[in-house]
Amino acid sequence: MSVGNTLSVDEYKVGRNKAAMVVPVDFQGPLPQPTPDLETAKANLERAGYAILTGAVLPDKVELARQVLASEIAKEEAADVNRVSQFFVDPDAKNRRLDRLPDRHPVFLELLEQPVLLDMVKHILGPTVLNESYLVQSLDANVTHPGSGAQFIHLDGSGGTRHQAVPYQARFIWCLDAFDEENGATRVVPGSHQWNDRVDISGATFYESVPAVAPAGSLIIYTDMLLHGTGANISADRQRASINFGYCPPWCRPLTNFPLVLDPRTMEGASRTLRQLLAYSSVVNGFDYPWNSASEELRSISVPATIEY
Ligand SMILES: O=C(O)CCC(=O)C(=O)O
Ligand SMILES: [Fe+2]
Repeated sequence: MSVGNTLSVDEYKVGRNKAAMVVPVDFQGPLPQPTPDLETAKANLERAGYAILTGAVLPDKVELARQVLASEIAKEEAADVNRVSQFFVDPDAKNRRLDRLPDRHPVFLELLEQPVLLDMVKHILGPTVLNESYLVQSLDANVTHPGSGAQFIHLDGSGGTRHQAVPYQARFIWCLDAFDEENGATRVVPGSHQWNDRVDISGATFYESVPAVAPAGSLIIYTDMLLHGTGANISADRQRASINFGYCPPWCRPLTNFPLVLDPRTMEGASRTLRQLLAYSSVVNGFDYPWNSASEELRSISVPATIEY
């Protein structure tokens, strides 16, 4: 284990040089290791702010998902490389980010309703008012390439929420390749989920971090309270692919309005749970106004929002 950005510091495009302050890693206790045990993962999440769970989601579909990403990204690159290369955190535009995953292959819908994920979402976010369904907050793919710059260390929610007592997002990274420090493993600041009152993401503070070294097929679990970011890929010839996604309570606004973005035909055979998670439903608290302006197709897909999962 290396602490700090020891391998990749020269590759970092933002941060240390300009930062007025450097916060070293300061975490008591062993760093979370990959584990197949859900209770150990929950304990790691509690004490370190992240966990690495192995063998839990679609182990037989990792290779398939990886191949789908490769071919879909190649298609987008051929049509217009800007569609996949303009994520603002990679100045040299080497990273690839891919959107609309459910339209591209059913494996990504299957992923979203995996029981272990929904169990973890309930564990992290707690009950909702009137048992209304959680929502998928974001969903995309992130592929680092040799030479990809590092993403700045950040929070997935807001840097401006002071004294946030509980997470507003349960976040997951499904690793489709083995993650290591060279190929841009996600960097995490262990213990930072407890620093909410003093996190500074203005750029004036540089947070040292450790790589979340994780086997292919594993799931990195964290919340919007943990400082983290994609590592720089300083390998000669290895990519690092992941599916990055999160869930929020129904009162939070997802980053994507899936019913307006996805092809309605994608949802035709989808379960009630999936439709709820992707917001093909109204609300349960009395404000469930009819979707008069939606197409008949959209209205026919929509379902009540009360959780049955
Ligand atoms: O894929 C990763 O390593 C992390 C990406 C990330 O944190 C983000 O895009 O918000
Ligand atoms: Fe992030």
